[in-house]
Amino acid sequence: MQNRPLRVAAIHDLSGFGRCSLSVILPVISTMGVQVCPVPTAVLSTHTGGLGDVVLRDLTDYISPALDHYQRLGLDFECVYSGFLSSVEQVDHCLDFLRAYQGSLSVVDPVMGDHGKAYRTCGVELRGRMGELVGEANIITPNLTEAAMLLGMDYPHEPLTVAQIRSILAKLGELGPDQTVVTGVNLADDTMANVGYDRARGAYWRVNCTYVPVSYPGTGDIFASVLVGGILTGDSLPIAMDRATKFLELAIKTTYSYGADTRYGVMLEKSLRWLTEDNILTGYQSL
Ligand code: PXL
Repeated sequence: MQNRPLRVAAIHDLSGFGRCSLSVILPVISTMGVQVCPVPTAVLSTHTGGLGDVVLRDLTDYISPALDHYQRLGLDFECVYSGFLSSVEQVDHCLDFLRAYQGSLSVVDPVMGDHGKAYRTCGVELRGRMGELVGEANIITPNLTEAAMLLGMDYPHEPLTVAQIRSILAKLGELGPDQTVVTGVNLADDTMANVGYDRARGAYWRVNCTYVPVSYPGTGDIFASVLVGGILTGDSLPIAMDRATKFLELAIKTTYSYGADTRYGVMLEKSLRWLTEDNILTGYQSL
């Protein structure tokens, strides 16, 4: 037997500046002791959140030949984790990847939008097909905007009751994933929470977030990356959610204290160390 770190194929874009997608996924998952093999869907000069005219090079013709190469090498991946896609065809390429590694953990972050709006790179057709990927996943991590898009419902601008968010989680579970985590949910009890659902157990979870009056790009990618790293290294779903929420709180509060430009993302460099510590995590609750 050859021991080695667990391995994740990460199918996401590489945004050079602004601390999102592969720029944060690689350091987060690596720091958690898991190898990340980036499979870039596109290369961008920055993320698309307000930094002007982005230079984008689409890599749609890259993913399939890269998968073929990995198969020829006989490489195993214990997890396939997909996110931002820059074309509709990439849905098929991700499906090929998931099927090629069928026994592995499949995590789909259906990156489509935020704050009730679609990202400008994510057109109607791509939004329509993201559900197919979600249907093949073990774990999905939409934010509330993406959850609404997946369910074809209007974005809920008002805080949600526990019954409403449980119903949203259950409907997302009906799309196929075993475990569903929805991030950034305003609840009617005046809290903001990350919420989760384990379909087989019929269990609903919440981890409350500390409110900070700013929003940074890339936080969804960081959340999902800590979740992936946690689950792969033995966390239960609620513990992994707690780990991801606590880490983001640290990164966000650190960054906010400096008054840094929010478009530059969170100061991950100052927080990564926390992921190597043996933290006691008891912050999750039943929902
Ligand atoms: O964090 C999600 C994301 C990923 N990739 C690109 C983005 C964004 C969010 O704005 O612009 C290119």
